[in-house]
Amino acid sequence: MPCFFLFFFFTSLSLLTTISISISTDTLTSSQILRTNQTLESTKGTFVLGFIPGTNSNIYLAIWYKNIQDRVVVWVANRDNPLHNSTNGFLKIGDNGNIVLLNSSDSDNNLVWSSNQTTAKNPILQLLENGNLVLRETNVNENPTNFLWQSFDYPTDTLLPDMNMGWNFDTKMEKHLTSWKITGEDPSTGDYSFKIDFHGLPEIFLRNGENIIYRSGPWNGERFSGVPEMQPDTDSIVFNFSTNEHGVNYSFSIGNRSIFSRLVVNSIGELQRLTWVESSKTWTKFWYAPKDQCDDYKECGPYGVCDSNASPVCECVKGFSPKNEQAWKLRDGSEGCVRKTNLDCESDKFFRMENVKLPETSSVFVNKTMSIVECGDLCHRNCSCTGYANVYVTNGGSGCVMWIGQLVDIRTYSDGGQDLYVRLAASEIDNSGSASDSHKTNHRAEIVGITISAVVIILGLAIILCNKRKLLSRLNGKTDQRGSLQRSRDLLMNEMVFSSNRGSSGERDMDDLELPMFDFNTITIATNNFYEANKLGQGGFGSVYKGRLIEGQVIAVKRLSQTSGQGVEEFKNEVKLIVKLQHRNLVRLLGCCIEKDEKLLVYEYMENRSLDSILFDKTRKPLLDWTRRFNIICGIARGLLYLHHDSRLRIIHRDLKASNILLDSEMNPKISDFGMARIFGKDQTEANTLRVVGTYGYMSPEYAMDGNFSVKSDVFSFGVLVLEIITGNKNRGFYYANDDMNLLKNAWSQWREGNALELIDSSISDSYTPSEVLRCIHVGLLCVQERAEDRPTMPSVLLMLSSETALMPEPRSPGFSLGKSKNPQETDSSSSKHDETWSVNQVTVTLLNAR
Ligand SMILES: *[C@@H]1O[C@H](CO)[C@@H](O)[C@H](O)[C@H]1NC(C)=O
Ligand SMILES: *[C@@H]1O[C@H](CO)[C@@H](O)[C@H](O)[C@H]1NC(C)=O
Ligand SMILES: *[C@@H]1O[C@H](CO)[C@@H](O)[C@H](O)[C@H]1NC(C)=O
Ligand SMILES: *[C@@H]1O[C@H](CO)[C@@H](O)[C@H](O)[C@H]1NC(C)=O
Ligand SMILES: *[C@@H]1O[C@H](CO)[C@@H](O)[C@H](O)[C@H]1NC(C)=O
Ligand SMILES: *[C@@H]1O[C@H](CO)[C@@H](O)[C@H](O)[C@H]1NC(C)=O
Ligand SMILES: *[C@@H]1O[C@H](CO)[C@@H](O)[C@H](O)[C@H]1NC(C)=O
Ligand SMILES: *[C@@H]1O[C@H](CO)[C@@H](O)[C@H](O)[C@H]1NC(C)=O
Ligand SMILES: *[C@@H]1O[C@H](CO)[C@@H](O)[C@H](O)[C@H]1NC(C)=O
Ligand SMILES: *[C@@H]1O[C@H](CO)[C@@H](O)[C@H](O)[C@H]1NC(C)=O
Ligand SMILES: CC(=O)N[C@H]1CO[C@H](CO)[C@@H](O)[C@@H]1O
Repeated sequence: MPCFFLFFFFTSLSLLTTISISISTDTLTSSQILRTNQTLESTKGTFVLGFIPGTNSNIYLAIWYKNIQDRVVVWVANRDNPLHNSTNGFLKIGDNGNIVLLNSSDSDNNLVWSSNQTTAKNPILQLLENGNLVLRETNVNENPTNFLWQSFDYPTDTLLPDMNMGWNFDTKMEKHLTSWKITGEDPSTGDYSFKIDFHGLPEIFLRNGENIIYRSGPWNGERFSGVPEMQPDTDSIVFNFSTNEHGVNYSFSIGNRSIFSRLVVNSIGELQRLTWVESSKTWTKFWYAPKDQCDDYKECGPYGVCDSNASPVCECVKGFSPKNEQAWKLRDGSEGCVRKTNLDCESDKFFRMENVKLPETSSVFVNKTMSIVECGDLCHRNCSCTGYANVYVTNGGSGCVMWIGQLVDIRTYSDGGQDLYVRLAASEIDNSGSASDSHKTNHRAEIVGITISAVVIILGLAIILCNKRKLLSRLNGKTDQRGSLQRSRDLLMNEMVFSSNRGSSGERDMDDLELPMFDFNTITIATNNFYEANKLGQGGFGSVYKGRLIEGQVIAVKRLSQTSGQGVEEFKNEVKLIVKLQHRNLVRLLGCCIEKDEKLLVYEYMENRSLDSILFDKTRKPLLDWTRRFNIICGIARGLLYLHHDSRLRIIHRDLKASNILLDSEMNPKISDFGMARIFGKDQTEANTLRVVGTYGYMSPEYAMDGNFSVKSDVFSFGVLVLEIITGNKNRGFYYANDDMNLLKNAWSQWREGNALELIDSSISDSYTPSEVLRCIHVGLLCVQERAEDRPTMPSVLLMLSSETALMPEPRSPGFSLGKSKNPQETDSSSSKHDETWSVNQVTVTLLNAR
């Protein structure tokens, strides 16, 4: 991997040096060609068109900002058809007026990419100041807007000011953003897209492949219903979302041309609005999504309301109760809520919810001129109408949107959001004492609306007076406000790690230990000033960036969110403890950096990233043959054994999951992210917490329900992981009705029917040893048993994995599968049968434990 990296580095370097020759004009005529070592520049030098290197020595035709040192590419022409030979490729206007990119001599056989438009008489290619590459007739006079072709019609991952995305119903053209495969490295088409859906009341969806992961909410005249922090700004960013019979358009523009702002969907599925801050020479992230758990699509199911300030985040709409109590308690809200009282239609009333992100609007009834009162009447008369709201919030509200059927993906905001009226049986409203019939409510809404608009106008005036210089800081302030939620959560998490009980034995020799400290400048240089494209991921704790020390070592830097609420000394002490953990199956902490408000942890970089990025990726999972998977299982087991038993401290990881298993260049697994780990005193075996942190699908029942954790809760997570590695399927949650979705249930039933081998991932070819696979499944099932005391400890897990002759108890039913059993008899008989087995095998386990 380092070799590859160096290679990439040098190719970029060499290209950068040769590229210095520029045609030094913004246009290319039909008699000129643009070679790979040449560029076009827009007149005032804002953007450059030229060739960039990608991975595997691919070359792409691209547009980037000229004066921003770390090249930020905003458009790529041939993202899926790269040039391979840098020296011979060139761009020109072809004979029929198309723009053509050829990889060597001028011949149709060598066409790599071309534009796609009708013929032109005397075309000229021009790079405009706004980053738009256009093909137009030469003779068109000043300010031509009638382009034959323009790059703005073929967006890649970036939306620039003046660019628009959406649908044109007349031409049937559609424009959307699609992520790069690896932002900053590989521009080929990635997994994430950001695309407008024009059905019902249009919204924009962020998708991973076909799966929706986030939606913007409908446009309410000022902003998206799900982006309360988005504010119309008189002198800076103007957002424009227009819908009419000709199509749906989204764009933004910026009054001041010297402010660079862009909307990007990056390769890890984050939508970001970035703005260049000249004074600090950095891109500032003003806004991003998904931002919290509540931004995850359908987090709380139908009629569930997600409130990121609450714990658990899911609540039911008033008058509804959880469909699946048990799952709800386990913080899995995905099944949503059901009515407590059935509707009657005639006598039903409406309950007003405030500050919400409107439910999904793809199949709603819309009338943009109706008032809210008419809307309420119409909804009331139509028994299948479940709720209504204003389309627009401007001018006190107008327009009518009516939901027929379930309300899904609702969330609330402490501020922002809009009103939603939900149909309830009259008794549900009367009972509460806050009775209000729909019309009274409507009046109140109007009054509130008027008051709000007055406030908005006054605020607007104030804002205008406060002028543009404050724009950046104000926008920053907004992110801060929004970020405060996230931060308070981070705070909680940080407290968890850092308030751990220290083993007294560990404390004594701590001071002898050298704690490698990094200088903040070194880290800033190494990570290119925490450049967005170098971001490897983001967690509750902060963000992780890839970096490269001057000496060449590649590192991963975890930047803890700034208000960790923890003193420097405590932080150092914690780091000293973690630095001591050295094992080949744990990611190594190289050191840390404490400066000003910054707390950074520096880790070794893992070339092959995280296990989940390969294991759950259809195209990449075949890379994991059985030998590799078995090696990964054993490696994780060894790492966990070290944490639990062999290090001088007893450490419970608490958040073991596929995304926390990193893979080095040889695909050896390393456990990472001790962010939530608790360090136990020598004799302590179990603890309890009121704050359950962790990841659904990996949490043991006793931890999820009562907050009890011990080494056995890690063993449970390990078991889930083993079953995931074997099946290549993610454990989605506990209570999916569909067996295929509930990995543990499915594994358990296949095991009991003697079909355990059917579980194996179909992308593992036949080259596996059935007995080895069965042993792993067996171990996995033992680890996920419902009762913590039944689960093996890590020493016995390792023994069972490594020895073909180890005696293994018959597993009992896994945690969470019993509750769903439809047939109690079946459960009874099976458990008594297993009791028998158990009494025999108890001895085995005890022996194994004795090591
Ligand atoms: C790339 O171009 C060079 C110089 O013309 C040529 O010698 C070489 O064969 C080309 N490589 C490929 C793979 O086409
Ligand atoms: C640019 O590339 C062309 C074709 O390979 C070559 O003839 C020319 O010398 C190069 N110019 C520079 C400055 O490298
Ligand atoms: C140029 O590209 C075409 C189309 O992709 C391909 O068939 C041809 O082999 C390439 N030629 C060279 C010299 O790379
Ligand atoms: C050109 O148009 C054809 C048909 O409309 C389409 O299939 C093709 O993808 C287009 N190519 C480009 C580069 O846009
Ligand atoms: C928004 O876009 C539409 C269509 O492009 C245009 O007619 C309208 O004037 C724009 N509104 C603003 C405020 O820019
Ligand atoms: C979308 O916006 C573009 C540019 O402002 C405009 O040319 C186009 O007509 C608009 N389309 C619709 C359907 O409003
Ligand atoms: C535009 O922004 C730049 C940089 O923020 C600033 O220096 C300049 O004065 C602004 N121009 C106008 C017209 O507001
Ligand atoms: C919308 O509502 C108004 C007022 O009730 C009505 O006049 C108009 O016909 C409705 N439009 C549509 C398209 O239903
Ligand atoms: C209720 O409204 C929906 C959507 O407009 C319509 O399809 C349905 O026919 C209406 N039902 C009644 C009973 O009016
Ligand atoms: C959690 O621990 C408490 C006290 O140790 C115990 O009473 C309770 O039964 C435990 N819960 C589970 C699910 O094991
Ligand atoms: C599956 C995968 O991506 N494997 C890569 C792991 O890292 C090494 C070294 O960088 C690569 O050669 C493998 O292709």
